Amino acid sequence: MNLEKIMADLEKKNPGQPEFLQAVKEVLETIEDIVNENPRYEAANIIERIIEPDRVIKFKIQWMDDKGNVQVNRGIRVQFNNAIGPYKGGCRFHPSVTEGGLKFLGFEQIFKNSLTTLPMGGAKGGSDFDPKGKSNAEIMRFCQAFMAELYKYIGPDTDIPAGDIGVGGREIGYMFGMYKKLVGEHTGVFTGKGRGWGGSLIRPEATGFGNVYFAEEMLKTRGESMKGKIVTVSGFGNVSWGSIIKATQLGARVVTISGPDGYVYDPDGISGEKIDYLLELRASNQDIVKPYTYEFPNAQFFEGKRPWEVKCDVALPCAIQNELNAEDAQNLVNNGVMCVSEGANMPCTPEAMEIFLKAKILYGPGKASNAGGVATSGLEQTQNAMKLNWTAEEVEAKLHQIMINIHDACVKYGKDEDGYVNYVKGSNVAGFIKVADAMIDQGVI
Ligand code: NDP
Ligand code: 2IT
Repeated sequence: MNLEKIMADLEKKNPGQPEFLQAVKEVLETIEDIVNENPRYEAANIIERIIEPDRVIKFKIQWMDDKGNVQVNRGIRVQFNNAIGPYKGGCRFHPSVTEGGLKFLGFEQIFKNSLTTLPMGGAKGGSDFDPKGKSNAEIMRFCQAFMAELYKYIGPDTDIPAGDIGVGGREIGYMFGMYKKLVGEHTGVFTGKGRGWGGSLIRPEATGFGNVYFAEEMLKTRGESMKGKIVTVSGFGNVSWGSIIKATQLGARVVTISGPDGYVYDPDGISGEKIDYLLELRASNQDIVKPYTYEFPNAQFFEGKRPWEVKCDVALPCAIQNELNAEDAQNLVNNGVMCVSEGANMPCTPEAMEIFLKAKILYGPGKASNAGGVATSGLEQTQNAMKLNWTAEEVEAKLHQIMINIHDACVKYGKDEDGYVNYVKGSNVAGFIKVADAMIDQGVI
């Protein structure tokens, strides 16, 4: 496999899509050995085929704001690979959304979904719509307009969207409602649905819970646990919230959250009513975390800063891609961090990742550590297909076991000769083999 040539060609074909190139490079670097050792991958030209999405659907979204002005946004769905199951992946509504960004996320999703052991292919979608400051009615009209186009391309056995940044239970409700009206079917076409209409218990918490379960498994390999650990978390959205609940339940003290305005340091720990307050903060649609310090005055706000300067045992980046750079990584290592587990997708830059691997700390990449969200989406689909609901305990037990299995797969494929587990390599190799073998089995189609 000629990595340099593949990357050069990819860059030529995908100009202005640095995040996509970054995600592909990370995977290819770590699967190079396995590809070179198994000529069947080269013979079927798997690498060139796996880095090209099956299709990218782009469409116009027109909707009317509360003042009666007509607004235009762009909608995109990247259907990347369906070798092991129907396309599956979230939808992101954020002004920073681009085709390249969604290609990076769709590409990551292929390997993440494969790691869950459930039959799900990789996809991602979204829009450059900015939910910040929008009224409920505007959100509804936008979601309906988005679905008026996307419904043509999705279905419970074709492509099953879910939430991501800016898309939670409310948005899924509005999109599902429109899909149901247009298609005339009440099916499990979305995951993250409301409990009363096909949703699964624990899905809202699942990404964060899974992230902390994965961190706990990593810590166990060094005879450690979450109990008594100081934890820093970034973001204050869905994944941060779930991570904070589970870390606190397991006896850790979470001392930070962050937003685009800066970070909050709460030395007493973010627990109990403070966790509930996070939901209120998020629902305010204002995109700032500072108000936390008005509510809980013992906490301090650090404007324009990231939480990685705070001394901690465990760091959980849960906001956005490339939010933790080399300087942040060095700060964490200098301050004695033991474990970094990614709730977000690709939150650490390649340079930051390199620093963690070199320092041989426990480093869980998002496609392994945040796979609990999509895994529980898969469990939601199973319940929809069976027309049965599992209890919260049943769903959480399955989620927990899936995270343990993902951890085991990473150890199997990522253990270096000196015993250090490179979870980046482990997750990429484990995820890749299943998809590549399925592609070979299914021929050139
Ligand atoms: P939410 O919308 O609930 O929260 C996103 C968080 O990231 C918010 O705190 C948000 O603040 C912050 N954020 C967004 N853009 C930026 C930016 N440009 N700079 C700084 N902060 C930013 O989304 P989720 O919690 O669902 O998603 C968080 C991460 O987890 C994403 O990387 C997502 O892909 C990943 N993920 C989500 C899963 C899920 O099931 N929801 C599953 C697996 C991974 P603000 O909105 O104020 O900008
Ligand atoms: O990045 C992700 O894995 C998600 N946003 C969840 C996808 C899903 O289909 O549940």
